[in-house]
Amino acid sequence: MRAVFVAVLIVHTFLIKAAESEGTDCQCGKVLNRKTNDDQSGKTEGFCSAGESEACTVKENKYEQRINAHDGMAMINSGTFAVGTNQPIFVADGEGPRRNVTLDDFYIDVYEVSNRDFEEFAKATGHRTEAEKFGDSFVFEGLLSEETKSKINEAVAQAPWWLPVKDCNWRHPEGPDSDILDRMDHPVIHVSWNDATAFCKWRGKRLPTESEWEVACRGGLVTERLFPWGNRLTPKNQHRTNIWQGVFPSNNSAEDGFVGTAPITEFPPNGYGLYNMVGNVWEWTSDWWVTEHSDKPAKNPVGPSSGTDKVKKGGSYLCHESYCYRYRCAARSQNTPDTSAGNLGFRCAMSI
Ligand SMILES: [Ca+2]
Ligand SMILES: [Ca+2]
Repeated sequence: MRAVFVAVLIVHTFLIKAAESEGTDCQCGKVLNRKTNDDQSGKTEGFCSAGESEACTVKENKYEQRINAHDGMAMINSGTFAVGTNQPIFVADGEGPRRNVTLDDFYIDVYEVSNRDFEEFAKATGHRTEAEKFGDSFVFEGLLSEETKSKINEAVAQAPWWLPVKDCNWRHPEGPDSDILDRMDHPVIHVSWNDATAFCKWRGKRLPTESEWEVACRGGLVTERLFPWGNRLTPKNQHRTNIWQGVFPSNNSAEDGFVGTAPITEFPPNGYGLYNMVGNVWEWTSDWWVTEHSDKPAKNPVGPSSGTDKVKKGGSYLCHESYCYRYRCAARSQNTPDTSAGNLGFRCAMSI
């Protein structure tokens, strides 16, 4: 296990150097992808790459019948909506082109899934997350205690802001000397796509498709806007989401009130009544990652049938315009389904 961990550190450091050479970026996308000796990314739903598939797959007989539990969800009425943009900020991410999608009615969670929600799931099913199985997860350096940082390999400590922290998981978001007791209403983090999929199944739900997520993000605004509420980041000088203020990555002035995650109920909702669609934590979607999109209209698109990375949307509390201007509805990023990090969570959706 130690050899694997060291290998992860070496690969991680290498990838960060590679990313640096490509210009400024938040390095919260594929750089964070979990690397294993047995790379089995690309497997389908329910697969657990930590080699404990029986334990990590939610047992069918433990699903609760909560199909009718629409509380905490908003219904998005069927219609034809525009997604993507013809003014991409990150062209290589596949933010464009702008295209029409026709969606059936669907429900989507009003809030990001919280630690309280996930604890309920873990208690009911015994689910162990992939971060718990692998024994580590990625954390932003500035959130770690000096003690935790001192235990991390020197070579990694020299790398920029992302550090793989041993024994870090959703219960211990900044490593063993941290807990979630005072943040049960914060979004759960350090959950992989596989973990998120298992949770949604247990709730009788599923992850949203990328198109559903983006339509939900846009909040019913008729014309294309950057953010769920409009084009101005801080209308009337009020913060509308939890991102990074100050100078990234050295100084987080937290003018929005939060250095790390915020409670899922913070900040005003968008036109559909949805909170923190952008900012706070990135959110997994069900689509495989691809950067080429047809501009032809599509009906209930679900993305490609296979791939290596899953699409995540919305940006996080670590995003700043200078480094990761991805707290926009059209923005997107990617990770392998077994990856976890301290700024990556999810919400669920449901077909009618
Ligand atoms: Ca903040
Ligand atoms: Ca979010």
